[in-house]
Amino acid sequence: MSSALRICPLCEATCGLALTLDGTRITGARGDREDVFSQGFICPKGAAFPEIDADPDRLRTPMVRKDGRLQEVTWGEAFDTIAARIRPLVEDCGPDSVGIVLGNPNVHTIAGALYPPLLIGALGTRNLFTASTLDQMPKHVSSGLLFGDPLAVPVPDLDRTDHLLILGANPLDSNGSLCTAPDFPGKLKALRRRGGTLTVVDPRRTRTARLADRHVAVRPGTDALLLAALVHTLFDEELVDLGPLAAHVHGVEEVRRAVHEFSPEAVAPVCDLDAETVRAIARELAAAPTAAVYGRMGSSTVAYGTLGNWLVDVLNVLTGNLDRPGGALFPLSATAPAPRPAGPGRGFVLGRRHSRVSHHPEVKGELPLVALAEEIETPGEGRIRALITIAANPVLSAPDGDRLDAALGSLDLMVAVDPYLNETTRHADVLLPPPPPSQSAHFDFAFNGFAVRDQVRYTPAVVALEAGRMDECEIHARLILAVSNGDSPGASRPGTPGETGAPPSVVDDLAIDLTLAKAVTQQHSPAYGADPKEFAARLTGGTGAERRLDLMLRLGPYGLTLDELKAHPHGIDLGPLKPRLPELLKTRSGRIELFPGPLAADLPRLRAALDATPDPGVLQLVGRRHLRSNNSWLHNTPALAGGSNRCTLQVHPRDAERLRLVDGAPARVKGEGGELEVPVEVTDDVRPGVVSLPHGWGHDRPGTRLAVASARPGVNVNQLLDGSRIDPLSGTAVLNGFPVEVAPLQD
Ligand SMILES: Nc1nc2c(c(=O)[nH]1)N[C@H]1C(S)=C(S)[C@@H](COP(=O)(O)OP(=O)(O)OC[C@H]3O[C@@H](n4cnc5c(=O)[nH]c(N)nc54)[C@H](O)[C@@H]3O)O[C@H]1N2
Ligand SMILES: Nc1nc2c(c(=O)[nH]1)N[C@H]1C(S)=C(S)[C@@H](COP(=O)(O)OP(=O)(O)OC[C@H]3O[C@@H](n4cnc5c(=O)[nH]c(N)nc54)[C@H](O)[C@@H]3O)O[C@H]1N2
Ligand code: SF4
Ligand SMILES: [Mo]
Repeated sequence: MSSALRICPLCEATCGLALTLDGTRITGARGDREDVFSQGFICPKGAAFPEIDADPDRLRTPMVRKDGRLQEVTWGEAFDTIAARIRPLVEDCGPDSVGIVLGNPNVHTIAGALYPPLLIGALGTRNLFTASTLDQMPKHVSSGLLFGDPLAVPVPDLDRTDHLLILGANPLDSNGSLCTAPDFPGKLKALRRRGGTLTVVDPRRTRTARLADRHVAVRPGTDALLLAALVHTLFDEELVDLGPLAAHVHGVEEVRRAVHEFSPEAVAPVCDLDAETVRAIARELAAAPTAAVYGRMGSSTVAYGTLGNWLVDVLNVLTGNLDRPGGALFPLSATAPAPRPAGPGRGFVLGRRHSRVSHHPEVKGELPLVALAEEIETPGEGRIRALITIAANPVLSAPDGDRLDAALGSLDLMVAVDPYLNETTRHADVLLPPPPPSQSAHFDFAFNGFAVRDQVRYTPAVVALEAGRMDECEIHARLILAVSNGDSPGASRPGTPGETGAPPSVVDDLAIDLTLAKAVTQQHSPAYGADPKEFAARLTGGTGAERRLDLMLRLGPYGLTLDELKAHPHGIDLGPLKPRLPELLKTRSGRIELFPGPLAADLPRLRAALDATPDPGVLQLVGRRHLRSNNSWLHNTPALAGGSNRCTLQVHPRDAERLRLVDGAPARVKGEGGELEVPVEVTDDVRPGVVSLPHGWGHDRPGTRLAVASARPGVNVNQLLDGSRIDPLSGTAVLNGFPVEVAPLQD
């Protein structure tokens, strides 16, 4: 028996796990008590790490479709196949004929952080789609416009705040998102213990809502109205107080005028709240010594997602809570570029181009995932003929999976980097499976930038790569070489990993050269004026990815090195979040633009919603997450399946009675994109007029290899959507708060 440390990749909390091993087999996982950040916290998913890691359905060998059937091949043959089929396509039909889909686990792997930008660059395609447009893109747009940097996301200072207002997030089950905090539940309890207050806005009485001082069961999809009314009230009752922030903010008066019509009395009937509650929330927010407003999925994947995300930070600004301890602060990660001096930046621009078929504006170089199917189906120049999916299962996670499923089947070529043969990857012509997490190193490039405390940790692979396996970083690097117009990486030599064609390290060397070439010219960079070759020669690390990590650490704000991280296996604490204004701002004015043009232009849509009180007879569907689930890919783990982790339609008793729905009996749910049959669960955890169905289910398509999941398939909630409902500014799908009809199945 031995032991090893491994950061958990299963959610954004990034807990440190202490694993026990018997040879190369992981036999147990508990929380690492010495971890500088998570201090021993673990949840049931982390505890199931050994089983998740050893899932017998994980693919071990690359596969290529031959004679219509996926067959096991060597790595060399897999990459050769890609090279042989993608390059002629790009030559004939142009780079946009290859689409790329990046799914959620890319933010949980080193490979997903380091290589996709290079792949996109190598292909030159503009057809990029990611899970962000099913998730947090409204936040990026709002942050881009407010602060000039789409990745500058203010994070609630959970450990120090006196008052927390949460909208549309359920961290007791999700463990938090865009707010990386191991033991989020413990932090909320500690907030209450130190006399702080918690308000939760959610149409469901979630486990988080149960912990709150005040639970506000808002009507789905109306948070932006509620938030506008909170802003209105701050002005109306003269509660606005920016404090020292005032020097850095443009547009306060414009915001005052813009929210004039959104009085609590005007929004109350639409949000289905009383006006006094709205005023009380605003007063509490203003009166708290420090406070933070935090919104997630339920205020993001909705019709007014970007407006809502903007108003969250407008509240943080107007109460003087942005960028101050106890409020909402900007983390400073160890791999972020060293901050530049304050001053005007380049700003953030949306819609530099538009999608081919429906003319959706580009955001952050991406197109909405809801547009993927039509971009494959619709003939003409720029049509997607080949698709590369990396850690993505859009057939289940995006609206109208049936349509996308058919579209994927019509591609000339599909390549998937994925450990499972699932609803999406079953269409792959080449399937490249990464090793299980125990055989991969881990570093949180993304989540350290959203963490409630600055800290940095690195865990090398726990066990050596199994024979025949390829590290995911090498898979990505070889994929880049395969699609590039250089030497074929497979070079027709039958492959042993690491021995075929051009070495994957050329990809990392190129990335290092490009980064250093820029850094040595930037006065604020630690590499300023250095000789790039000498600087590169100093980098340590056994792999290209490690050397790139070392480079980023050295160019980062703390001047750390990979060796230092390795010498601190439980991590290095970098302290509580600190104010970062004005250096952080990259707007053209160098200030916070509180009333940016694109948001002003979207506001009439919200104004129109004031006059359209929803019909209370129409049921609205919202999602839910279960603590022992993770999007679409953890239903294959027996330890996490069963119990309350079920795919049921939650219905309020009043609606159940009205519609003659019986607990446990099947119902037919009908939406704009299709219909489903699903068991009813009668519970007053949902408010009247609202039904809830979790996502990531529907494991009943043929040709998958998910023994456990397909035995309890559930239904795909996203089949109820046709993809036409989006937040127009961000292109994000409306996944919460859409109309459905529900009837007992017998009818
Ligand atoms: N109705 C509804 N739909 C939703 C949501 C919702 O709340 N409601 N949530 C949305 C959100 S927030 C998100 S982020 C998306 C997620 O959407 P996706 O990213 O498409 O879905 P995931 O289920 O996370 O699937 C990820 C894929 O990654 C693979 N994978 C797992 N580990 C690894 C790895 O280490 N390497 C590689 N290469 N692949 C790996 C899995 O096998 C799976 O195929 O779903 C969205 N869809
Ligand atoms: N256990 C588990 N953990 C996860 C995941 C998982 O699938 N399972 N997925 C991970 C991912 S990819 C993400 S992005 C995060 C998401 O993390 P969260 O955003 O915390 O998770 P959700 O459960 O989607 O929470 C959204 C809440 O919004 C509520 N809601 C729905 N509509 C509305 C509305 O109109 N207004 C308001 N105010 N509330 C509304 C829902 O009832 C739900 O409680 O979780 C991550 N962690
Ligand atoms: S909370 Fe998230 S990171 Fe922590 S053990 Fe659970 S799944 Fe892993
Ligand atoms: Mo997500």
